[in-house]
Amino acid sequence: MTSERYNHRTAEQENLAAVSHFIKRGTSSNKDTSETFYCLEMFPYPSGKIHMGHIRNYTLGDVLARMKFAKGYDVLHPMGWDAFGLPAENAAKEKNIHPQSWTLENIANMKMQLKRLGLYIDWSSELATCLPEYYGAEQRIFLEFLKHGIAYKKEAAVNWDPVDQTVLANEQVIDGRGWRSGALVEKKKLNQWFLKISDFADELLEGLKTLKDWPEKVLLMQEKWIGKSIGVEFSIPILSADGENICDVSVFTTRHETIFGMSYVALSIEHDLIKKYAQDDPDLQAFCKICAEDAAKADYDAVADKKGYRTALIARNPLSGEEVPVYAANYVLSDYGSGAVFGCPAHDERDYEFAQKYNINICQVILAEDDKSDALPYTEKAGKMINSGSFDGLDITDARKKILETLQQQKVGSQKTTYRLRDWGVSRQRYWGCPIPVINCPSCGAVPVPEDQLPVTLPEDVDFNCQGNPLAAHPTWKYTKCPDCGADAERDTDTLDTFFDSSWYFMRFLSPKAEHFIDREAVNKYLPVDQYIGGIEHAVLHLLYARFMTRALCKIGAVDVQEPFKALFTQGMVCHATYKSEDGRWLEPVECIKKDGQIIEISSGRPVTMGPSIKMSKSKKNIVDPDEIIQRYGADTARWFVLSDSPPEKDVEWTEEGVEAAYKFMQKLWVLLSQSGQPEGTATKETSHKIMLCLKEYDAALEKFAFNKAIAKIYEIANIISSAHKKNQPIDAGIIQNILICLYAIIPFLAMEIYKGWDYKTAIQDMSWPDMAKISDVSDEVTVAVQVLGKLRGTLLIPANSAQDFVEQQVHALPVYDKYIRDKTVKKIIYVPNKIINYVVI
Ligand code: ANZ
Ligand code: ZN
Repeated sequence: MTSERYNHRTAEQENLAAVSHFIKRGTSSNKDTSETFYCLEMFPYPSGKIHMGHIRNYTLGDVLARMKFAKGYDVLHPMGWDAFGLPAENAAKEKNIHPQSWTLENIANMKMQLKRLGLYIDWSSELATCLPEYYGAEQRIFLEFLKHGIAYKKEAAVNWDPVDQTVLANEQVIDGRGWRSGALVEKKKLNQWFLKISDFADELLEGLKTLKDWPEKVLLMQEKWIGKSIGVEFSIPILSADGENICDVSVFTTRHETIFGMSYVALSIEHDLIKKYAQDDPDLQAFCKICAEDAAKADYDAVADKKGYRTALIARNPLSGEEVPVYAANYVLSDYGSGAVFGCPAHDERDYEFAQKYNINICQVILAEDDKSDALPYTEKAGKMINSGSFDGLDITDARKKILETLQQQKVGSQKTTYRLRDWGVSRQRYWGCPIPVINCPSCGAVPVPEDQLPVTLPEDVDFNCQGNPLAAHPTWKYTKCPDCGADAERDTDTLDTFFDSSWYFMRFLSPKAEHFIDREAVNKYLPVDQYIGGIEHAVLHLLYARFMTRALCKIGAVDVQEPFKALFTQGMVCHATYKSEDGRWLEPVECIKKDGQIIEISSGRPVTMGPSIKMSKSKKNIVDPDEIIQRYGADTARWFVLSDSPPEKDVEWTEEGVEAAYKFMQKLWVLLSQSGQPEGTATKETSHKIMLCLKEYDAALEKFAFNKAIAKIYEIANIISSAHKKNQPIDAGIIQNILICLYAIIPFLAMEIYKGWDYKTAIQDMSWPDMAKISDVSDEVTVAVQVLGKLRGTLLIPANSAQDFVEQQVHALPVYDKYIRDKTVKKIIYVPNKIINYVVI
């Protein structure tokens, strides 16, 4: 055996270029016939340094890309940078460095780190969203959308983050607070650009059904976000206190069968009628003001404390004629349905609570089948109608049909579908983003920037310490002439939501430098992405926007693909234990050391409290620097470790011991697989077959994303080789070659280095993946145990599936036969093919 140790430092350095050399099989012009495989990991935000989450994410994709390449696919595996966004602007403020330099420096550094990991990436198609060649193309998309009515402008109440001084999308407001700043969000009216994602609500929902290879939970989250609700809208006459007809208010309901149980009508504080009456009612005004303030503080859905204000208005039930009070209420959403509801306390939780609080009459109209429905509210959609005029006695299903028919006949109501999904507000009052290519002219309005003036680039000389949007505050940038009439005009100083940037980058990889935004032919060839890999945190926003963008581009004829991502994989987090010093400071793992079974802070020697393993984060300092790990143990060890310990969809716990063990195993593989490590002797076919079977399972596991199971197969192979070596049985060079080709996907440096020690003709990176279909599940030679009265007395190496006659013949030639069988009477012979032959003798 070799005593030489594997030196990962020199091996990784020497093999880096070869390991990461990307081979493009086909291009759009080249009529390559091999099947395409587009493997994509969510592109990173260039924060400055890669973290362990990146290592896991990109290793997963890398293994897949390498394997698919070796299997002969025309692999596309690109990388880019989601490079616009607030952190760069904050860095500009704090460190006085321009967002552009900050971002480009970060990109350069992270690119080096990713390269060091040996990733098999097509760097020739690299892109960064902050470069004019990218955002200029994005401006062309925006203008196409404008032309086709997919982008439009409207005055809208927006979520205003008073700390970041910017408008936030609804999705960026979490529990009433800005997702980044954590500040209480305010409502503010601004002229904003919107994308008509709501027009696509139905197809985005339907499209989910075609996504067979997406995680169920992501599909559910998207479905919930789109929030399709089929109900009935009908109008209710509103009367003044002295019985005069004022107007009709329309309400949206999913429970129109409860219409006879209507005991009040509630309107949102933004409802036109409420606004109108608030003008002459200071109390109502005050009520609305309080509700608006509350609303800014919390999630509407979670309004805990229901508040109402009883107006002098009266609502008349269109079917029963009964007159009920009209309230302004904080729990009615202004932008859902029609911003008005009828309250039915007997059959709705919220209404029940409201009625209790304001002493409103409660009228039960559905009786549970089992008659035990005295507990109100009764919210099941089952039972028989009561207190509902001519509908009494009907089953709820019939009642729903008949009552809808009646509403339709009386022309007061009809079926109606609503969605929770709102149009996507894309204007941001920020500098570091894609400028919206529009010029506002006092006489012509919003005029698109002419094609030949694109891209509209960001000015470089900007003051980041000004209030609000630095782009708007620039002394000259916005002043220009109207392209239509030539009059003085101003540029739109808003930039696009960075989610816009990331919702089409996967198409741009096909033509990252082209002036035209999309190379349709290439996109059609490679999309949809065969495997998309990323974090679950993008389950709704990014993925929904990307799906919308693809459909919108399809609608305007730019591509012919509807769904961008065929398969989606969401990987788990990388976690680590947390450490706290005596005086309550979080400590980094490198600041602590284990001594005599106790963890202490290195600098002070004082004891440290260890907390549970949680997602690595800067705030808890439980981070491990990938650079350090790669330096110390090598990229292969890091790659191996992030894949080995748990299924990739689950969290993985980073431990020093785990990394040490992975490192030792690399050394072990080096010894076991090196030519010089092979003993003298004769190998058996059986061992070879066992190994090939393991490789077959390894392959199947990788295809199923069960990377940890694949790795378990390599451990198994190592054991098989170890025991063969103990018996002085070397492994066939051909088998070793197969192992190395398979390992090259996971630990490319080590695999290449060992491979070079053998005298194989073809370089490892040019070798095809073993044809797993050819490996039969049964070896052509097997060892059969020869037993006498159940005791093992010898073994027999014979062709697989041999007939009993043949096996008996072979046994006759063995020493065991003379010793234990020949002189006895054989009563019975039990033969289990490929396993045992047992002689029952007396
Ligand atoms: C009367 C009723 C009676 C209701 C009953 C429920 C139970 P989904 O399924 O989420 O669409 N609703 C309608 N518009 C609303 C708004 N702008 N703000 C708050 N609530 C609103 O829910 C539809 C139900 O939510 C509707 O059905 C309405 O209350 C309420 F026994 O109408 B229901
Ligand atoms: Zn003009």
